[in-house]
Amino acid sequence: DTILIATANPGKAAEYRKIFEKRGVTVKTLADLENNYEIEENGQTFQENALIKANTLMSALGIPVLADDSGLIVDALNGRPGIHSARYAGDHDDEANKRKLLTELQGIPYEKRTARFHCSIVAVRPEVKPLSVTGEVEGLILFKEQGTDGFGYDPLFYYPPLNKSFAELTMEKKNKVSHRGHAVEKLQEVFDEWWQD
Ligand code: ITT
Ligand code: NA
Repeated sequence: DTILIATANPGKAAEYRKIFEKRGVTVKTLADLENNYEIEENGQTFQENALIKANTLMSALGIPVLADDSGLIVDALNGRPGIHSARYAGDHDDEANKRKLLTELQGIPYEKRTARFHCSIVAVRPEVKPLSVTGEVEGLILFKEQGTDGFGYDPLFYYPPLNKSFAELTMEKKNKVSHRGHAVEKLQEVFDEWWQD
């Protein structure tokens, strides 16, 4: 079995590989395709954007596709960067995004730096109603980066139950507690029935 994930983000791709390949499912992503797909994510919600990504690829290729739209929601910033997490500081530059987040939170004390990661997954296949699941994880935004694993905002996301940032966790540990891990758990509960419908 092979599943196409409509992502160009290598960090996401690696996490989906880890999750699916231990179940014997091969993961392909946009990097494995011959053509380049420019997808305009102009939805108002994570779920809309995931659906846009999944449908764009399904229309082009005629095969089942799964897409992930995710981001960081920071309470002290009224939910920013939210659906704009990838382009918070411009053009998908993780370093600039992290710098901007720290700047925006300057002077905000620890207890007010609450935040959550959100992940919306949408799966589509021809002529069947799309399948949607979401996952979230609560944490705090650190004052400076901690750890070198993971991707994106992970070095700034502190996860109290493990007393570590997400960039200090192995991918396996992160997948057990993360927004993406939780969304995939829910996906597994409903996927087989949807797939056979
Ligand atoms: P695709 O659309 O190609 O999948 P993308 O990186 O543009 O890749 P999104 O539009 O969903 O994906 O944006 C997600 C943003 O949130 C991006 O800045 C990521 O770095 C960040 N993000 C998502 N999941 C994350 C995680 O598990 N750890 C750290 N940052 C994460
Ligand atoms: Na994106």
